[in-house]
Amino acid sequence: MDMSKIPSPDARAVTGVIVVDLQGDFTTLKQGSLAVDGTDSTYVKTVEQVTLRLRAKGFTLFATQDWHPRDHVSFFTSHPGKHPFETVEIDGLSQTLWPPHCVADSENAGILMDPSFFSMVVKKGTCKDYDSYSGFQDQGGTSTELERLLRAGKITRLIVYGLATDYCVKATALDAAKRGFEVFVVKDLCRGVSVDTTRAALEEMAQHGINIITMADL
Ligand code: VGL
Ligand code: ZN
Repeated sequence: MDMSKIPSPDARAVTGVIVVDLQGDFTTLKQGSLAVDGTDSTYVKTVEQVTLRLRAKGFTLFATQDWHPRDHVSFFTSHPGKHPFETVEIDGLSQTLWPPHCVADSENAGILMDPSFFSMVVKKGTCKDYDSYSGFQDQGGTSTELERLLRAGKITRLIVYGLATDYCVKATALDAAKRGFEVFVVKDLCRGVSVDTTRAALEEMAQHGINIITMADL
């Protein structure tokens, strides 16, 4: 590995951290409706500890928060006769149908860290008709405030991790790279929905110039 690429606080680039969807519904810790394997209390504690260490280094912290209306298009319950994890075509886009999760204002939509640690918590997927795996914009093309906030903070480099590797981490990291940020995904601070799509996601991110690193590199 090229050691010069590892984020360090004294490099000239301003570094931000995006903690993706660290929410009860994605964890076994909270018996979430869309719990991802390997998301017990040890995982959540590790993410919290590393995040606080990065904050102590002077990096600005951001979080994304999946935040859906109860009749959201991505819920299988919004499609009579359909089952969880089935795929449907909606307006020419393939949509995986999920169990209802991260319903706005529900307990398990909550972030599993003190929100006050974050400079901003960016809600996504708030529009009923569009899903949003990326923290930058939804499938309908509507942007969140994330890019503007990063630019306002002169941030050029992003450390990204959280849930799930193969969906929201991947989409957020790819969108960041597309927007010209230098991106580091910390793979052992991520957990994926399935083994195959997680492996493919790490390959796809690497192919797009994203640096795949581990906690030990931080
Ligand atoms: C996610 C599926 C549905 C994620 C969000 O955070 O990766 N996955 N909504
Ligand atoms: Zn969702």
